Amino acid sequence: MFSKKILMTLVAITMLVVMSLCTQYAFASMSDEAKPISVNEVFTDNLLKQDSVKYYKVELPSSGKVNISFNHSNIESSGIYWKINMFDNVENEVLYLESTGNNTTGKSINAYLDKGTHYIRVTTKYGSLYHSDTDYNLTVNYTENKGEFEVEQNNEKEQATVISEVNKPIIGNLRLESDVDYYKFNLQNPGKVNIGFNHGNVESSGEYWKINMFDINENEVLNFDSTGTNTTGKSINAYLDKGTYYIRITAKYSSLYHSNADYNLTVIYEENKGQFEIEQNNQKEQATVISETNKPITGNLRLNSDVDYYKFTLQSSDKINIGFNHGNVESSGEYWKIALFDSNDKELLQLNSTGTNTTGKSDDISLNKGTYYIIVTTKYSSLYHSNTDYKISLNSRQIKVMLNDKQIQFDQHPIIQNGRTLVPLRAIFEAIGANVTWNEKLKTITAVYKNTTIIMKVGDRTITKNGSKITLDVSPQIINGRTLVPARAVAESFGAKVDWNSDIQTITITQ
Ligand SMILES: [Ca+2]
Ligand SMILES: [Ca+2]
Ligand SMILES: [Ca+2]
Ligand SMILES: [Ca+2]
Repeated sequence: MFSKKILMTLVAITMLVVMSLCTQYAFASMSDEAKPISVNEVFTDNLLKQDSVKYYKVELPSSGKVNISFNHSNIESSGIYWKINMFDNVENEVLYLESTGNNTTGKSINAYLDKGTHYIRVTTKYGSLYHSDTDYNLTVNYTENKGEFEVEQNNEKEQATVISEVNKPIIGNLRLESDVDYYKFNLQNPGKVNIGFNHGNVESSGEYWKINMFDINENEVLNFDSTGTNTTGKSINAYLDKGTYYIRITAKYSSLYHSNADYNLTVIYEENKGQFEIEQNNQKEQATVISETNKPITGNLRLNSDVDYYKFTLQSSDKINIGFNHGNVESSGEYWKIALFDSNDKELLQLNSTGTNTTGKSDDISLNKGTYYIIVTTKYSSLYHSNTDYKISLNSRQIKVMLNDKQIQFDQHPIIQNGRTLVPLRAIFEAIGANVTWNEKLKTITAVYKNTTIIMKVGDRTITKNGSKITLDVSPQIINGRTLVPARAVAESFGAKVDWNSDIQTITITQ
């Protein structure tokens, strides 16, 4: 005799088998009976009987945007006469559309699909209640995806739609409440990134979309929400390193607010050429390098837990200060704390910046040659936090020499004499790429670069360039044990272009 438990189990198994057979049968019959139809061509058919089921098969040659048009003559009734379902080849429903008797020109929402075989089924919705043998015109409208659309299924990270180009919008939608759209993109170089997210007006201030961005280790780097009425949204800036990142779009409260309206997603990117911080710089070892004095670096405290480390190295002692500017936060609370440390983590100075103090500057401090750190954090974390961009700069009054956008570091500061700037010879020649030799006995300097040979002598205003003599305004000389040479004369001798900007005490050499 069967025990009740065994009997129940058998019933359950039988039901499962029957259910699975039914689904398999339905899908098998759909794929067998389906009439092939072509995209963008009208196909006319009808449901002759109330239990008629029509199957169609359509081939998408490559991924693309798909929607269904379903037209018929007016039946003068608002009852639902037709139900149209579209499936992919593993039976996931991809589109659904109903047509009432008086809705003569119906159109589904868009689905952004991958290439391959898809099926369409047309039936009555309520069988005997509403049935019409009137002809209908069915069209599968298809637009090829040339990188401007999402590609479903992209519901998991592994299936993410690849954004192959930054600063170019990609269109998608949350077809169903449960739809999740993953995107993936790669930054070849560090840069500033924010997300643009636009959509049609949903006429409701509910939060319909939730957008999160992650790095490869699943650290969240950006997140923001888009309400129904916020048709052109933009996230804050994130200053990121090169690498792979993911964006995930979901309905924020799922059933509460959901819209299948198309959205327009753009990864807005600007390459970092030394003007931005590089996250993660939350620790000393990951510090963003300040390689140029008197030049602001833009960053922000994206989260109230964000910590930004900066690092700089002085080749010679210098008197510096730290500049810290930001947009007006309209509050006198202390939002930022900026502290300077030496390489032994000893704090040397601190500067606080309130929300309304848009241009701040630390006291001057004299520093020896060496490596230093600046740490920017929120002062009271949760109490005052702003993700507004700030600009931090390391200011020095020393003459700055730029070679092709890069500051040359000297172990002896450049000096001005008789209106001419003198710079340490080894540093400038090596930066230019010249080979330098020093003859101690003759006190001569020989520099060779490509086809040019220059010979100069300490204390002598005459130099020799490929055998010809040139007279300088100032002679090479020895200061603090370093040989200094006139910057313009030597750079120009090697064919470089030299500009002097006295306002910012900067020599720019373009080679
Ligand atoms: Ca989608
Ligand atoms: Ca999806
Ligand atoms: Ca930061
Ligand atoms: Ca940071």
